[in-house]
Amino acid sequence: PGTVYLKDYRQPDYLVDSTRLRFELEPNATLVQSRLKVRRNPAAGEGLPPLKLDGVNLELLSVAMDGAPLAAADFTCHDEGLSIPVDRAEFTLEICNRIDPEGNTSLEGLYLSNGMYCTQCEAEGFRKITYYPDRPDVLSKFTATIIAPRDYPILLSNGNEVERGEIDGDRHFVTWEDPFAKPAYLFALVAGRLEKVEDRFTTMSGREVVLQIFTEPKNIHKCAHAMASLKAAMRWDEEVYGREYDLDIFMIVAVDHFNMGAMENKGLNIFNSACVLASPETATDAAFQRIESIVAHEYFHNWSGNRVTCRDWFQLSLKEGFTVFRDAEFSADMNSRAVKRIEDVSMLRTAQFAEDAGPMSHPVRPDSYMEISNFYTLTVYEKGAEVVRMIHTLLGPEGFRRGSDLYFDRHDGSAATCEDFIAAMEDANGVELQQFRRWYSQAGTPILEISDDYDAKQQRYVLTVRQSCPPTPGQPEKQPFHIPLKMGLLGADGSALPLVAEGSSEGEINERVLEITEAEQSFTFENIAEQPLPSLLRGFSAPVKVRYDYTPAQLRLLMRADRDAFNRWDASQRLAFGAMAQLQRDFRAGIALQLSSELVEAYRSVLQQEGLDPALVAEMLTLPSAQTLAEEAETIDAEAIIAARKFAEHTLAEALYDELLATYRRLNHDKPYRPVADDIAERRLKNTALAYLCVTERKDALALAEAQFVAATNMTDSSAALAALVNRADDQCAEAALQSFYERWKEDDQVVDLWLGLQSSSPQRGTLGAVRALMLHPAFELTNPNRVRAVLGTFANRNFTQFHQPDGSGFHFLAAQVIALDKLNPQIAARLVTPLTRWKKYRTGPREAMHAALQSVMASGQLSADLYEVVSKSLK
Ligand code: HT7
Ligand code: ZN
Repeated sequence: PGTVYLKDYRQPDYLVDSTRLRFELEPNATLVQSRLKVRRNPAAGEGLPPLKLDGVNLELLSVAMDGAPLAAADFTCHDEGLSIPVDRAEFTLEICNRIDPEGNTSLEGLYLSNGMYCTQCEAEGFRKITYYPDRPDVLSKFTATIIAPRDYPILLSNGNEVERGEIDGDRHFVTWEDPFAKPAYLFALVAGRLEKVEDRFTTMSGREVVLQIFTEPKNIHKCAHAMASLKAAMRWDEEVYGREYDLDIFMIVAVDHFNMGAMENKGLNIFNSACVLASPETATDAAFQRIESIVAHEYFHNWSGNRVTCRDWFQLSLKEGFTVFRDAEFSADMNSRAVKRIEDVSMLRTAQFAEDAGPMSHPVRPDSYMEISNFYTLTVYEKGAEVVRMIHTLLGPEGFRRGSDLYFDRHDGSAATCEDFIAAMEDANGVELQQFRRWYSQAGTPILEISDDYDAKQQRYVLTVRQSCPPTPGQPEKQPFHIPLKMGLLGADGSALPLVAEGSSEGEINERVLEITEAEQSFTFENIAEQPLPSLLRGFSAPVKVRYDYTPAQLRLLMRADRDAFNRWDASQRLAFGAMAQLQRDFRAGIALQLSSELVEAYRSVLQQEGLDPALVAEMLTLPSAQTLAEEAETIDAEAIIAARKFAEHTLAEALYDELLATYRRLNHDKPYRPVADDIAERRLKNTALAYLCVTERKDALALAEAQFVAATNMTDSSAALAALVNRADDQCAEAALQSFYERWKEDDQVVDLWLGLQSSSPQRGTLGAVRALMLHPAFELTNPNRVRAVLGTFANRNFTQFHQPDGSGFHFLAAQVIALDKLNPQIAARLVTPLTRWKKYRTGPREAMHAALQSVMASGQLSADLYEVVSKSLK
């Protein structure tokens, strides 16, 4: 497969003013007719070059220009599309082709999911439906007529319904018209036997919008939370960004077979069922919160993505980074801000930092790709959101809002670039962000090495910051970044010290944002009455690693007293990291393991401290995951990580048993389920305590888990108890619990996914043999990405113990599954292979085994472009 470069971007030769589509739906032979009003793009140059249309896996039936049929000799048809000679500046093109939705297991283009027709066109799926200039900078007004047998009562597309009727008695049709010009990737079609829930929203200018959520009839009772989330998101976007919804109808459809979480098609969002359906009995708190944020994310795209779209796919973070930032702020406003930040940063540090340091490392705005689907990454989404957040930090909320208003005004109805976004931020605020732009073009995670010096006589404190960034593929050297470093200083009693920077006219403040722009830079603070303790990178104000030599005692002070809740948690993580690093070294040196008493006592204090948010306590008590420890390590020693983590968990559970039990008892009260922040926080801490208690494998602890499992009236408590049993109880008891759970929930796809994931993530039960057995379970389907993620994705990414068996069996197993999956669904195969691509970071032994597994994928035959790109770049 070839490589596409950002530097080669050219304007489209032709524009498409309108697109009329007609679908006659048949499982194996759907007929697609299109009528395009095409016009030479005046901005693209002179002459009349051939019209190039993308098309993949299509059966071409006919082409006509201005009503005159073209003979086969009049144009070229190849594997990737059509090239049609053109002799006029404007014309109507009519194309007829056939496609096979049932045979389409890639879940791109038009496909069938449990008998329901649906589409996924982003990024380049429309070319699997019909021949078209399938690029985001060609915006067109779409009309779609869907014809189907009458037993497909629901026929949906973008925009407003304008006509419906009967055809030959046994078929019917509906025509949809979208008044907003859009690129083809936002086109959608759905047809099926669906039911809907309906509500209404009155916009800030008083217009009424109909809101509809469609599902299979059996899931219709699971839509209330998504509907409430949608309405909250619509209101929030009006209040915080001044953005109003623009059509009279907004629809969401739940689909079981889906490659990602959801898709923001104009007026017709399509969702992975797991990201929209929830009831207290079947969905965990985490699922409720995920639904709230994904519903909001897709809704927010209506402005950041649809009204203003991307010029080309290199600009993907323009819509995704911005929209993730928007949804994170929405979730923070709806729930606990500190906990949301902790969750997001944990994920970023574990998975995005690993991506940034791996063979697929790329800037937030990549320079090149072979297959764009591989660039829907944590870097583009999550790091992209951090980049937007830094702009917000630098400009402040009002400045940021001025910038976003200008951006939407300037680019409404068009396709824009990351450069346009920054330019709007600059122009609206009269600032200059030239150096800041490097966040878009340079890959890798910057490191800040910070040292300090206190002069008691002068009462002067100096912080010195050195920044560097490791080399990444194609970028051996990096220029300094512009980094906002939010910080404060604490006195010995934990009080916030007033900060006065040298030469500053600002009055007394407790927190500053230092702007780091040089490779090395010092900041001086005057009138500092005592030796201060710095609280650095508050709220994780930049996606960087901070190195500062804190003592355990200093970390305990930060944990107890820092006014920044995020940094209180961060201090607990640093303390745990230090202790676990020591355990790993001791394990390798064959020294008897002993956990730092500082860590034990710090955790005890957290459990005893009154008035803390229980969710924050739960986060502070949670040891860094094996994956996080692996990301931090210079060389990954999986065996040592597993041993250190297991030992630390056991020691803490035994030492803090009484406090944990008291916490569990205090929070284990019967309350009707509500997915609201306070209740979620209590359940989170209760179940964290339960998990620790069960680590001891004491009878009383396991009895608590059994009792909770039997009595639970919501899925959060039920699954937490089941997890505790599966991971700790004897086999018979765990087996019985798993069986009864399955019997109760086997008809519910979301719960079955949870049940599968719980087993394949279990360090005890999720052995390779058990995972193979799960793949033979009637519930498993290799063609369903949710099932694949639940069993294989969980095993490879979250079962560190079993996946990293020293004999390399886990790696070879994963390679075999990736090879099989590539034939069905290349996008999912290319994602699933990720854990093997990190082979270079492992110590000798696992390193060679992982490498061999990866090579076996490469040698297995013809790979898809998706998988080829990831594997070939990782073997380099
Ligand atoms: N914008 C959507 C991306 C998406 C996608 C991309 C590739 C393959 C399948 C896909 N499904 C959805 C989702 C979003 O970020 O909102
Ligand atoms: Zn998105």
